Amino acid sequence: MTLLKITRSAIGLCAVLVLLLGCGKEEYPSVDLFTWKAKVDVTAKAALSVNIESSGGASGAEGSAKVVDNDFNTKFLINPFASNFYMQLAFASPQQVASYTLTSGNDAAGRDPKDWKFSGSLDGTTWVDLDTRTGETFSGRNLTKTYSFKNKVLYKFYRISISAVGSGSLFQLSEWRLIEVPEEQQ
Ligand SMILES: [Ca+2]
Repeated sequence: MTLLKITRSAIGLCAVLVLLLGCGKEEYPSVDLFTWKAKVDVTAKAALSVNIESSGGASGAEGSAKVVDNDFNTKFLINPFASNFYMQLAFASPQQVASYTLTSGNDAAGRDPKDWKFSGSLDGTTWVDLDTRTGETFSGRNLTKTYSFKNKVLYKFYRISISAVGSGSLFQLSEWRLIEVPEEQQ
């Protein structure tokens, strides 16, 4: 058999294989087998601001930075609390959020948030209320409670406006986290 015949045979064999096996044709599954969608804590992507700061400043021992440091053993405390108090998280790019968590402080249940609303904004000026709670209580110290709602909109700003605490004139909170939730899990 000459080299030419061998080459022709090889080409012919490959042509048959292409027809039989779809050799060289790329095919993709019709379902997203490799897509993994889950709830994600996006707090670290945002910048915190508050309208009432701890007496020691944002980076102080009980400053506002402690409410988003992902450490349940540190807390943000203000004295005195006022009913117009809010905490805000601003994202560099619009971000979907459909759940948030609040973790109570290590002591003094009276300082826990009781009444609040959670809002989103595209521009930091016009706000849309996404979740409202009244009469909430935390049955333990350093206890995390999760609050969820439906939201498909990507807002740039999220704000929690806390209008009442359990009792007394102080407010404290160990942690406030924002969670991105895939639509099918809302
Ligand atoms: Ca903390």
